[in-house]
Amino acid sequence: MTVDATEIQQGAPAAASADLVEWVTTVAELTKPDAVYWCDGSEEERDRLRAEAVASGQFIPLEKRPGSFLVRSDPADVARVESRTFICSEKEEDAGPTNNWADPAEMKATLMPLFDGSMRGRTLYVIPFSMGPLGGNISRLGVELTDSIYVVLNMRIMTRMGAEALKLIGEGQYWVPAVHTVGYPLVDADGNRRDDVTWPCNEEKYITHFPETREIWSYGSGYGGNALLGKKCYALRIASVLARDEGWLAEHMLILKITGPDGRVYHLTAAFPSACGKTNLAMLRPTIPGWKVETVGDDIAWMRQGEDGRLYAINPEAGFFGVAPGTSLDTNPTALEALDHDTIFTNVALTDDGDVWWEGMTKEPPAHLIDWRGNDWTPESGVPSSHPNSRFTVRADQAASISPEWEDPTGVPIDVILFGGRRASNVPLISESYDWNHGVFVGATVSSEQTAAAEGAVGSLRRDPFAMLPFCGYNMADYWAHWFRVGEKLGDKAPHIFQVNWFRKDSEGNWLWPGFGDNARAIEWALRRINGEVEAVDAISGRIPVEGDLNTEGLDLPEGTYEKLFALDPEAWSVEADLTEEYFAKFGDKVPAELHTQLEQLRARIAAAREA
Ligand code: OXD
Ligand code: MN
Repeated sequence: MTVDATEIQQGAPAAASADLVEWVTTVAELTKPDAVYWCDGSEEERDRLRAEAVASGQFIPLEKRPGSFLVRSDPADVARVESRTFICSEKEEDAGPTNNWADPAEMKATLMPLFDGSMRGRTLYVIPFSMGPLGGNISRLGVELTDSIYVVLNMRIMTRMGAEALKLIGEGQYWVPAVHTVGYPLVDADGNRRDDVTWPCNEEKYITHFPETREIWSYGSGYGGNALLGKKCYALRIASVLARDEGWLAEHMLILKITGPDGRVYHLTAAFPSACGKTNLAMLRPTIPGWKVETVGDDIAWMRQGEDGRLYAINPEAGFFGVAPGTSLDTNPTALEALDHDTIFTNVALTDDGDVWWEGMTKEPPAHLIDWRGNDWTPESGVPSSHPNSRFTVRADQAASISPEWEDPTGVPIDVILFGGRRASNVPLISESYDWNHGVFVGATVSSEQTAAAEGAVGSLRRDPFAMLPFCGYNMADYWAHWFRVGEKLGDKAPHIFQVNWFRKDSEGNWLWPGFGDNARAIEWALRRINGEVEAVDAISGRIPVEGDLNTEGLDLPEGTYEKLFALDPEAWSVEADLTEEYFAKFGDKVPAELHTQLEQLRARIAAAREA
């Protein structure tokens, strides 16, 4: 029996506004669930939904980790699907060449028949949520409708979800509507029922964004950013449009608080393409004495100019949806310790004693596991036991490194912005941009080796400007222009921009830099630069450290490592400059003139280096 409008109206909490109830009713009339349930975010509700998910077989309780569960997805639903992600702006040019565009009316015409009856036999959950601290002036509200308990329980960790958010919406605050269905109804139009599966989804997938009407419709996937619509869909794609129109920044950046040996406090944001160790950097334990790093955010930053003219950042999320493989006591002890309770694990392996394991967690793999597909696994199996994009979902404040400011609604003032990528060659460990506009050029030209967070050939090089390639909700060239405008407004209060690369290799393919906790050494240099404590050398990519200023004490690096880490070959850079020119050409005359100027200046530096 599908729920009717009267029942929905009667079942709505008193705090729900009339426009919200009306929208929920419209979506329920389309998707035809058996029931509508309004999430209040309480622990009692969480426990009840967990019990339901255990009873249905979707959640496997983990004895060793209280309140924690393992979930195995359908092997065909394991990552964000960029090829099925669409920006449905009225004009194609407003989506730009890096997005899949679809006409909004045509997309709605495609989607409506798919959503029609898509929740038959299921419950529609109404999830009111806040991105950012409740009521904060940088924060924004949303409501996700979904037919997946997995989504509800993940959204409960990843956002501030429930009655408080509903109240703010009821008071008339702006909110973004987001509709999600796994696209696996349990009853067909004739009333025939089928059994559920542990990971319902649909072969056909659409992750769609409507920038003008600021709504999100997602069909067919239950995984990560495809389904937890507060994250990439709202906090980046839709929020980047809001930010463009309202003069702020919605960025794919982690946020750190850093305290130096003299007690001075700094804040830094950093953009890295997916699965480049962002969560590890967000929980960095510095190997250099006297430095302390605390986490404000691990994936997304919303930034606005404050009254004092500086740029302030909040983390719009409330949890971490981190890549599990590679997380170990060596690489990220803070994350590992945070996962000891109330964590949802997706697509990792199960140990014989009811715990989880993934590649890299320990040096020696267990002798026997059940792999992420549910099959027996031994070290001889020849395939990874966990999917490379397997994840943990955990509340941010379960990490011991969380900074008290992470819930400050006004955010933290940003001193430094880092742009990083995974580059085996060419890009030095760290270089400082000559000024904001050069920094925007660096951000716009970032490229990285492809990882497993998205479909595509792992290892191949792809341009990922500002690490926003899959996440910018409008034309990337307009986005660059927006960054130049923000820089103008910030003037001399603007953060300093640096480019980093932890992944450079020597000619034999060995990593040159130890990474992880030692990345604090590069950051230390950046902070000493902004304090004017050290000189730098003008180079092709920007200003690089004078040898000896980068603190390598105790690292025991082989002779010649500094030269290799900072080698800037004019010939290789000339090739990069040509590729950049070709890349910009894709955006036609939308490319801001300042980027062409920056490219000329890069070429001039290359020419000067050739002559030197
Ligand atoms: C993520 C991503 O999941 O960037 O954070 O893909
Ligand atoms: Mn990310």
